[in-house]
Amino acid sequence: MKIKKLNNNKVAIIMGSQSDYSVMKDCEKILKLLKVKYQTLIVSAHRTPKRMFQFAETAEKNGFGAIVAGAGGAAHLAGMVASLTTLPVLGVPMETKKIKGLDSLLSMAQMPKGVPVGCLAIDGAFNAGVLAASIIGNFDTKVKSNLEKWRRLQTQSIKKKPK
Ligand code: RP5
Repeated sequence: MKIKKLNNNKVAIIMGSQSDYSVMKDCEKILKLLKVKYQTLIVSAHRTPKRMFQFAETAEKNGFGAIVAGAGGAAHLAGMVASLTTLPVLGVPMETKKIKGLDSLLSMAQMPKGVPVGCLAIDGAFNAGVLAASIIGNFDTKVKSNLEKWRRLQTQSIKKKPK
């Protein structure tokens, strides 16, 4: 079997609704800081299914190396996108009013065998960005060194004693 060398260095940040954006901005924030290229789009699995198909089926060809998908409730976006591409899909379950995001979390974390979604914490968009950068850093040395530097600074910023 021929293994394709994947050096797509962009991250796609997708979300089911405009209402997810206030949380998903955290993902943009860290990717910006780590100088990772990204594109942000609203893609809903149930409201814009054709857009979702089109996005997922062309994501690799369009230079993406990782996909971060935020959705809430019956949060099928990450799983559906993962079913249409072999790119890594990181799911960010949104906190919801009625069940506090447990619905979103389980929808993403409990993907049946064979089509995985890497599920982050509820509203964990920032960490999804860090993880996406770490995936891209596997073949982009600049991103890798930015991530290493950022992690070093984070470690140094932790005081030994609480104030
Ligand atoms: C999901 O439904 C979205 O991802 C969002 O988290 C949730 C609510 O969407 P809106 O009704 O606010 O558009 O599809």
